[in-house]
Amino acid sequence: MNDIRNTGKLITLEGGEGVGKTTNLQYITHVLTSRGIDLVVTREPGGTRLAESIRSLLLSEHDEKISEMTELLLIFAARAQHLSKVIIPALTNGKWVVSDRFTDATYAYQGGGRGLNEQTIAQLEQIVQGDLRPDLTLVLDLAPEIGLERARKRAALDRFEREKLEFFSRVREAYRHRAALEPQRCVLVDASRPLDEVQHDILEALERLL
Ligand code: Z5A
Repeated sequence: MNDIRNTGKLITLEGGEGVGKTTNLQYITHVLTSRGIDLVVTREPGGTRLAESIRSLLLSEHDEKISEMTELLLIFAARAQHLSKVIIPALTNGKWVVSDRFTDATYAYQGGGRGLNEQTIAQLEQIVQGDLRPDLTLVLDLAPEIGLERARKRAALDRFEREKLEFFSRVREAYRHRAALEPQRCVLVDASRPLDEVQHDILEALERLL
């Protein structure tokens, strides 16, 4: 998969609940398209019909509890489909891809949140993605108390959003840990500030990549 890294670029947007990913995705799309970049905007879990079906399975409540390992494998199954049908074809054709969440979310939610072994996640990452990693990851960082408050105002809660505050505190710490581990790829953005300040940092990171 190394050859595709010389063509399009992969940007991922990450963070806990209600950090403003959807809001800022629109801003990123606007900045990149105004620079003439041919762009595919997508999301995880999801991005293809089949992967969206897996997303519905993951986000809804079931009589039978989904085990942590089942959740992890479903997420990587959706990712494998998304990579083969959307991300890799786009990058190969020189398009840029902006994804609302990608594998850092797996380290944060299934690793940090659910407590699954990081090494297991790393192994699946290598099997499913080979050497493909994002060129830039924007990690929107916000206290979960504030993010949950924003998210709760908005819509009915899904299976993840019903988790307790401690779960989201672990998710946040795992994201911060990922950002500290890979400072060349990840930019940690303080999402507690007004939107124009958040977007100022996002623009700086995009301009470095451009
Ligand atoms: N998941 C997983 O477990 N493992 C994985 O590997 C992957 C995913 C890929 C679905 O993700 C779930 O999948 C997710 C983890 C799991 N957990 N959940 N739930 P999702 O991305 O679709 O779901 P989400 O995190 O709940 O995203 P969201 O609902 O789209 O929220 P958001 O995009 O971050 O927030 P927003 O809608 O842009 O903003 C929320 C509100 O805040 C809104 O009213 C904005 O106007 C407002 N806002 C935004 N920015 C600001 C600032 N700066 N100030 C004030 N107000 C603001």
